[in-house]
This record gives sequence, structure tokens and C-alpha cells, in this order.
Amino acid sequence: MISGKPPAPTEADRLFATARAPDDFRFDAAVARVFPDMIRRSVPGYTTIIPMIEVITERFAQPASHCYDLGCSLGAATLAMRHGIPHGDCVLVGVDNSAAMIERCEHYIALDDHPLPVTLRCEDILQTELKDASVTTLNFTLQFVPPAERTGLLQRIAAATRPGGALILSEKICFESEEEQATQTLLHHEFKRANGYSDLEISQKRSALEQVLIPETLGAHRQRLQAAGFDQVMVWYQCFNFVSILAIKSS
Ligand code: GEK
Repeated sequence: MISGKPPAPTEADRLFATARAPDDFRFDAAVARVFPDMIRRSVPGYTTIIPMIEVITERFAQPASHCYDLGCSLGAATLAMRHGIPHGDCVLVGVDNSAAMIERCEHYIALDDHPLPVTLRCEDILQTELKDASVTTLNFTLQFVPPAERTGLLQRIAAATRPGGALILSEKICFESEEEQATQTLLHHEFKRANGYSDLEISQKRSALEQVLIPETLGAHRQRLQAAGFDQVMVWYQCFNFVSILAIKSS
């Protein structure tokens, strides 16, 4: 039975509701406060992906291994992993470089009564020591890592992963076909409208993310994961321009 409960929205996201000077998006205290509401209303499939991380973790977590949630924000995926890990001797680590996120994450982890300890680290995932891993999650985090650093990070994750272990990689993607790009973007914006965001909110958020969230094609992700050392790479979820990939290291 799926038992992890992600942080519930307490404050509505109105951050882009009024006209503001153009500025790059940052994971600061204002974003951390509204984050549960923001991510549910902005990322198609997020509310399905989180409970499925629990299911996938249960299948791939190995006894006495490390499990990592890289870019954990408020700990939604960390909590899903905690509830999915069937071994009491696993080490579960959540990492985020936003102090505002980690502070709130500590609160949500403390509210959850599962006995498996969680170690939270406020640091850049590019600096995180990774070892003896069975499950690693990058749930909409890699897209914020500078493109030139992505290969090195995935190589380090693959090298740290035990045979039979897995990486769950969720990302916003872009498309080679201009037509598909236009249609999927339109559908994503319709999803946001249906969730109560105005045209002003959608366009201001889009501009703020332009230099910060750099999506890549599914083909680029597949190729890099295979080159990094994952033997099976499969899309297990897609909704519009958002996907989640399961990458398994079999040898
Ligand atoms: C969830 N996984 O709810 N090092 C550490 N953290 C980083 C880095 C970095 N280099 N770059 C970005 N972050 C979460 C959602 S949100 C996705 C992840 C989104 C962190 C950043 O501070 C933020 O908390 C998170 O990655 C991305 O399942 O907002 O679309």
C-alpha cells in the first residue's frame, strides 16, 4: 500500500500574479513557502510521479545500501522513498542547495512518523559524495544543473550504483520537431490555466525560468544515461513535456 504523504499545500502560489521586473527564478524563502502548491499546479504528472517513486523504490532498494534524493526541495520524493524502502538498514540522504528548502524539509520529515532516519544535507549535488547506492532520485532537478555538469553527475551516480540499482530521473523535456514543441508547450500552458494560473503568471514565470531551467530532448537523456553506465533506460511516465525515466544498472 502506498503510504508516504507529500507536504500538503498551505499557501497558494501568487508569486507571479502581479507585474514584476524581469529576474531569474531562485529557490528562495518565498518559493519554498508556496512550493507544494506551485509544483502541483505547474508540473503535469507530479502528483502521480511522487507515489510511484515509493513503488519503484520498494522494488530496487537493496539491504544496507544508500538511497539518495538529489534536489529534494521539501522532501516529497524523500518521503516517498522512505516509505518505499523495505530495509531498516538503508541510509536515506536528501540533498538541496537551497537553505530555505532544507529548513522546511526538516519540518516535514519530522512530521512523518516512519522510523527510517533521513539525513538532510544543504549542499550542491555536484559536491555530494555518492557511494554504495541502490536507488537515486533526481525528480525535476537535473534540468536546473548547468548542462556542462550533467554528464559528470550522471557518471558519478552510475559509478556509485550497485548492480541491480536504479536512477529515477524526472525532467521537463524539449522536442526536435518544432510542431511537437509548439503543441506540447500549448498543452502545458492549458494545464496551468486549468489550475488557475493567469496568462500573466504563465508568461512571467516562463521568462524567469528561461536561463535557469534548461530542458533537453528525450534522445539526449537516453544517450547520456546509457553512456554513463545505465544498461536499461525506459520512460515509465510522460504527460505533455514532462517525463520520468527509469535507468537501471544491471551489471
Ligand atoms: C520534489 N525533487 O518535490 N544542488 C542541490 N540542489 C539543487 C541544485 C544543485 N546544484 N540545483 C537545483 N537544486 C523535488 C522537486 S525542484 C523542481 C525539485 C522544480 C534544487 C533546488 O533548490 C530545488 O529545490 C530543486 O532542486 C528543484 O520531488 O522546482 O521544478
